[in-house]
Amino acid sequence: MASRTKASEQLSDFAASHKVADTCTTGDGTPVDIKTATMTVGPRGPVLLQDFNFLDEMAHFDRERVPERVVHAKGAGAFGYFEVTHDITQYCKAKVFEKIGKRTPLAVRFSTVGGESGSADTVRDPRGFAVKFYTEEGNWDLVGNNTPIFFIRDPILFPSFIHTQKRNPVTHLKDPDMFWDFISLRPETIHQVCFLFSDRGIPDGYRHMNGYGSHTFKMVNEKGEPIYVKFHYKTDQGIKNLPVDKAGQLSGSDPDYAIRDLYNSIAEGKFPSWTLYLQVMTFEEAEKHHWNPFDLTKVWPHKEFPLIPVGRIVLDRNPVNYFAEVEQIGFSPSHMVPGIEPSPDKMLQGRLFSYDDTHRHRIGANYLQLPVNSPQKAKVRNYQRDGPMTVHDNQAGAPNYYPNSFQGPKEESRAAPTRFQVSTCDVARYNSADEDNFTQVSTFWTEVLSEQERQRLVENIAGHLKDAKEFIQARAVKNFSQVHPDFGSRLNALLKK
Ligand code: HDE
Repeated sequence: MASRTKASEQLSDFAASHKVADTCTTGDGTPVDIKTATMTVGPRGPVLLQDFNFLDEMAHFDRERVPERVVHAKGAGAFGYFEVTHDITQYCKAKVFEKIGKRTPLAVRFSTVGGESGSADTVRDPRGFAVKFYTEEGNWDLVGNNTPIFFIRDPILFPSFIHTQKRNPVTHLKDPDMFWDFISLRPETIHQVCFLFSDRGIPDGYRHMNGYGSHTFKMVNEKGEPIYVKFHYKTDQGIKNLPVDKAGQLSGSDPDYAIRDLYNSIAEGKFPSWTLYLQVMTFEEAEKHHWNPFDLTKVWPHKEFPLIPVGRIVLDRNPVNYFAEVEQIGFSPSHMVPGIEPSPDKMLQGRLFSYDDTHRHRIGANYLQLPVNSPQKAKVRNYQRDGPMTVHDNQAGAPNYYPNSFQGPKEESRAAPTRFQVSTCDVARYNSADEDNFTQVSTFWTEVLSEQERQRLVENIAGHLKDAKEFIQARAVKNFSQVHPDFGSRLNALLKK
């Protein structure tokens, strides 16, 4: 356990800023006389139904938990701002990029993916990097990871893929056969698997990793001209990863390592920041490109599509309350603003449905009214009404139907989507399993990794794959051999040991 830090002083800091304690009340605000005893008939008697203080306390306690996120359950949040440093209005009309020097408030949540909300922060897993920009034209959520790519390219595979990393339904244990069975049957996973088992698979906390929007999106400028775009956040703290043995040790001694690190850094005034870059691709380039630019298992080569700097995000405030501002925050890739639109990327399209759906289940139909989720700079004016936990004035006396003749909220042409590049096609379930799964991974093996990094990659994979059944190991080795024969034979040799 870490020694005493800003995080461990939180309660003392509260006491120092509250010289006089407030009067304790029930949930409806009436004062409580004695907080430490139930109301009973005599000192040994039964508890009375009239003891509202007790009923109020217990009934609320019984309802304290909302379901944890089905993935990305463990995480840390912080707040800050985005500042524009370079003009990109030639590409995008979104208010957030309006002019150099402009600042937009934002919220960020970092997370691990597979583990439950009590799991260790230092596991080998992708990290979530979700950002909510509170813009004048509504909230823009860029819900990304610390990797520019993903395991699969068709969203219908996502629930199965996630199940392979969750617990076996009988033993309630993690199951190496489930994971490697799926991975080896779907070779499009190999690019992200190599990233995951490389050094970057265990970042040293959340401050020392990059973030990526990962998908291809579309940007539109004031003239209505669209362009495809990818977003990259580069850490200004520098990349730092944890060695495997140290990560394992921390999983036991300080499972909340990454949350603690982020909290303390901000509390001590060391505000972490990231520089935001774009890659852009015209519609014409997208049509001609030999790789599908909407395939989430692939990167856009930086040589062809160089990084364009845009601005930086700075995190300078810790949550006032974790549950209110981090557990209840709800990000969604479908929260886009005028100037930012989806591309045809199937994975992005699949996500556009899933997030709001899960929030309505997890935190309620009116989750967008919670302070951390509601726009800070835009007013919500629509024709939705009522539902559980309607916390504002429910739009008071404004008309609740459209069209109307009584000054109800009107349409805005700035929000119109631009052209979608889809030619006439047959409706079918297209099999995308075999769309060049290996070329970019071969480049990663031969050109990106050093010899020591290649050795660690093979060792990390072997250390995990060794627990799967032999026929699954053999199938996985065959796939890694297609990345590079040397990769497969080195892995095979280690597994044989
Ligand atoms: Fe997510 N993902 N995801 N995901 N994801 C969720 O939403 C989903 C994917 C990511 O800090 C869930 O609120 C589908 C890619 C982050 O609150 C859920 C597919 C990327 C977070 C969901 C993907 C992500 C989530 C679970 C494939 C990176 C945490 C709880 C089609 C580009 C956000 C929730 C936070 C969370 C669905 C794939 C990033 C179930 C269906 C690719 C950072 O809705």
